[in-house]
Amino acid sequence: EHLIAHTSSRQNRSALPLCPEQPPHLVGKMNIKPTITLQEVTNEESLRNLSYGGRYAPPYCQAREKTAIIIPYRDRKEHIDILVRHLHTVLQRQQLEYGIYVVEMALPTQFNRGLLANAGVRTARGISSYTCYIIHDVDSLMTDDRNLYRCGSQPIHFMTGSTKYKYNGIPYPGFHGGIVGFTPEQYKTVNGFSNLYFGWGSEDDDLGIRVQKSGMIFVRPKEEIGMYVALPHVRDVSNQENPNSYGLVRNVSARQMQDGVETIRFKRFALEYQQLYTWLLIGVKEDV
Ligand code: UDH
Repeated sequence: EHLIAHTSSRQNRSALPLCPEQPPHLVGKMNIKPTITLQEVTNEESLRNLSYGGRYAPPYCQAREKTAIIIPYRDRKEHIDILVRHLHTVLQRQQLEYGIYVVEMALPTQFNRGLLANAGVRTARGISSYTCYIIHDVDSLMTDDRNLYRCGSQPIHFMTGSTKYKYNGIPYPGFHGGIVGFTPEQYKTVNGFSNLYFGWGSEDDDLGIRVQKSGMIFVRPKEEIGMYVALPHVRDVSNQENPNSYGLVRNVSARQMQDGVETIRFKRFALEYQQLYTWLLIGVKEDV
């Protein structure tokens, strides 16, 4: 019965007109502050539109993109609660079809942002045929809804500045941290993130090198559109700076094809379709 209902709603959707290239109800610059509260960010109507696992499709038109938002996560409950509400409001205005995946690292393993991104992509692509994967930090809120969460002919780095960097652009020209977007083909070509970066640092630099070695370039939106507000947080105990990461960055090409999304070994301890997002609990596979 479930399946029949699902199929018929999909059939109906393909009869809908394509959503306009420019979403008509965007507001542009939003007034978002690092001190934003749960109450301020909540838009009840956007939450009522969701189906299980935090998924959405525009009711009156066929979306131009089907985006999986993948959020590497641990122990930032206040952030995730705010970020997902903000995303539901903005992504519905952008007329996207989307699903939100919160990918949590199980204790006691050190945090590994790249491995979680890859595990999120592997899971999302098994659930639905997404046309765009966006890997998203939990503490960063977009401040302009013209920053469309769609993919393009090249991988996208959506961030041009953040309150984290005093709004002063990005910290260095080759920076690709925070939020990046890939089509499934692009993600497969670069073989996703490395799975080897435990602790804080450099997995994003490794990704930048992968993109370059694969003959692609990261593109960014216009500077004023790609500004983010960072929610404040203290340094995490289980995400210590990784002293080996700089060494790893030096030999990306030697291992790019053996270390990534296609070769990842992980354990999925949980997969839950919650109201506002799909939650995954991920561990490393010991018996490699
Ligand atoms: N993350 C978590 N939980 C953790 C660690 C990381 O959810 O315990 C995720 C989260 O999505 C976060 C992302 O990984 O947004 C990046 O981690 P971060 O926010 O700690 O990274 P950031 O660049 O580092 O903000 C701030 C510490 C600066 C250290 C400077 C060392 N030279």
